[in-house]
Amino acid sequence: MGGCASKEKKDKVAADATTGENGKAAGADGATADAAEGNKTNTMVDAAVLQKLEDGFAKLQASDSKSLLKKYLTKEVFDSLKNKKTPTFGSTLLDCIQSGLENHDSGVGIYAPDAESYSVFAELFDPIIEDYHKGFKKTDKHPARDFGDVSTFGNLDPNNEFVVSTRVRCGRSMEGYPFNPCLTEAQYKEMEDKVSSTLSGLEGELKGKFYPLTGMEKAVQQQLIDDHFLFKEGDRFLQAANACRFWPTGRGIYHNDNKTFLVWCNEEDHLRIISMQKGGDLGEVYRRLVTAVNDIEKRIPFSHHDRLGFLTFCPTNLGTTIRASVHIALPKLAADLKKLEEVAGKYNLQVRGTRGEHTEAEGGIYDISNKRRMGLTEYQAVKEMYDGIAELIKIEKSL
Ligand code: ADP
Ligand code: CIR
Repeated sequence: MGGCASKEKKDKVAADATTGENGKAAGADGATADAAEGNKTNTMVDAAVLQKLEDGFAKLQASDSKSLLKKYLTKEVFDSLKNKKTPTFGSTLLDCIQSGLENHDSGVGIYAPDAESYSVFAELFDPIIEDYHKGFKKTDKHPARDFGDVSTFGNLDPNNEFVVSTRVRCGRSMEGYPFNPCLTEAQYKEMEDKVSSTLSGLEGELKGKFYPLTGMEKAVQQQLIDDHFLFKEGDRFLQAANACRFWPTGRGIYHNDNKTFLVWCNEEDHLRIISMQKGGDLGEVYRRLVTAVNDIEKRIPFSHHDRLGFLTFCPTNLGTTIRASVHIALPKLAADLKKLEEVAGKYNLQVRGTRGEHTEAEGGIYDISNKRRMGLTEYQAVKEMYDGIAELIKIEKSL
């Protein structure tokens, strides 16, 4: 497995790899020039990595994969990127695309092993970002964070006819640390300590407890997963991306007593901040999330990029990082899944199965959320889901 060749480098270097609030440090933006320089002087991509890339590329080309990776990794782009490495961690194209090369059923198929990858491999990331986020161009700049007026959203389903539960999550990366494939075991432990001690300071409705995955009883873990509170284990897309090293070290979950406010530590992203509850009261769910994020941001510095917004491991989550979803039953519309997906797509919504991405619907319950997260504000991302779900319910009622 290649990549992150320089992960033994000092923390100071790692700190420079993710940008500060103003994107001033040598992060995704500032890395381009350094990267070009680095490629001239740095060690070359080794032969075994190049061979894996060539083999994987040929197989992907011959496959009927519908991934964005296949769509945008043309021969020209492949040849232009295959010998590049990120300057700080030495991540290669293989580190970015190995998940999509191994899993031809990927929807996207690419991750950024470190923040610099977004600029070093921009020829591939940019068109994928533009496609996924529906028109966010390489010349566009993600707008400033704006949660808007949290009191404007109401209950999507006051009579409890369709919506089982509502959830809004966002992702955050801690400044000074790279993404999963480049983290050391010591960093995982250090991050978990920081997260758990910081969250222990939360009060009121957000007050809760941190539960490390290390030592958690399997039955407890499974129950949390079954109840949709905890991330699943053994995600093959993340595993192939080299994102599950040292598992379960450094991974864990914080939640309040009634599990309406939760924080995941070191699964796909350093932090996933989540607000959820039964029913369709998006207003209450969103207000709780915004209160929590504002509070946590006072306590932990997060990686933010001037053009890309909040930095995340997967390009689908950049920008606002917001995914606002409902678990919803729309039996008439969903009688034809293709039709449901088509109608949802009109409102920029994405349909997932009951246990999240790459799962099936159980008991006719679908997870429907805003798809794009970049090029719009946090408020607009949530509003996109709110308006779209209201329309879907209207259509369901009319059938
Ligand atoms: P993400 O964290 O990116 O949203 P997933 O799609 O894997 O990732 O979903 C994570 C978990 O959240 C899954 O268990 C999923 O069922 C649950 N979930 C998502 N939306 C809702 C919702 N509206 N109500 C209850 N659980 C939800
Ligand atoms: C895929 O390409 O299907 C997976 N790598 C997941 C892509 C987006 N999902 C996500 O949770 N970020």
